[in-house]
Amino acid sequence: MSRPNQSRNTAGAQQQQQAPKPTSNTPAQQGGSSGNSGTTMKRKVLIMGSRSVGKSSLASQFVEPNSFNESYYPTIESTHTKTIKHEGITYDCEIIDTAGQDEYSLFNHKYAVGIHGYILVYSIASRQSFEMIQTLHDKILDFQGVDKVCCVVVGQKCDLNGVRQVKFEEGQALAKKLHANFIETSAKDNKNITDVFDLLMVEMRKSFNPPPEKKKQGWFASWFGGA
Ligand SMILES: Nc1nc2c(ncn2[C@@H]2O[C@H](COP(=O)(O)OP(=O)(O)OP(=O)(O)O)[C@@H](O)[C@H]2O)c(=O)[nH]1
Ligand SMILES: [Mg+2]
Repeated sequence: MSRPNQSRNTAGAQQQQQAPKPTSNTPAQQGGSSGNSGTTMKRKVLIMGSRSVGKSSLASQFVEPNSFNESYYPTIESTHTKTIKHEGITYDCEIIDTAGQDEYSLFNHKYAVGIHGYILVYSIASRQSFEMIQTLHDKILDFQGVDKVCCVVVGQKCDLNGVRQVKFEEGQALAKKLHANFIETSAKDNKNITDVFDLLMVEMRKSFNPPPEKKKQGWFASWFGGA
């Protein structure tokens, strides 16, 4: 059964758009150079996490606000596209919503190739799902052969505060350890959903198309308004 509100639900690699051909395992510098306002760039984002933590609900709410569905439809793989404007640049984002993982899931190598940023989701009501985040992050680094990736850690279902198993501070501390941003969200209450993507855009901008550094000006140039 597929979620009624998903943009495109594909089984495995079927119909999956090929990642940009990387020269290495990382998509570093793919999608353009610095200071490119006015252009459109492509960004490929992967959402990962344990089963039923609300990955699809998060993606759906972002792509199609007020689309929250109480029913649970496990995902095989689903791809959404959305155009995002950030700091004057237009990004064509491909958002890949993966099937829930557990510690025994095999890591598909396509989850490491050509991906610009990761959204790692746990449920604040499931300690097990929280513990999966470190495991997933380790696998990503391993496959990419790097020591840092653009990443946001998301504590989903924060409306379930009464049955919370993971403190806000624990999520924050883990994200810090992973050099990632952190945010708690509720797809149900439509809380902080767009902020997840904003945080990731900031990270991706720093890594892939940093704004040009301002030239250091001598006193003479700054005095006369020179370049
Ligand atoms: N209370 C609450 N329930 C949520 C929230 N987000 C999702 N759910 C519910 O949690 C269940 C699972 O949501 P999904 O979005 O399908 O979870 P998933 O992580 O995509 O699951 P898989 O595709 O199997 O990995 C559904 O019944 C949703 O309605 C939330 O923010 N709060
Ligand atoms: Mg899903």
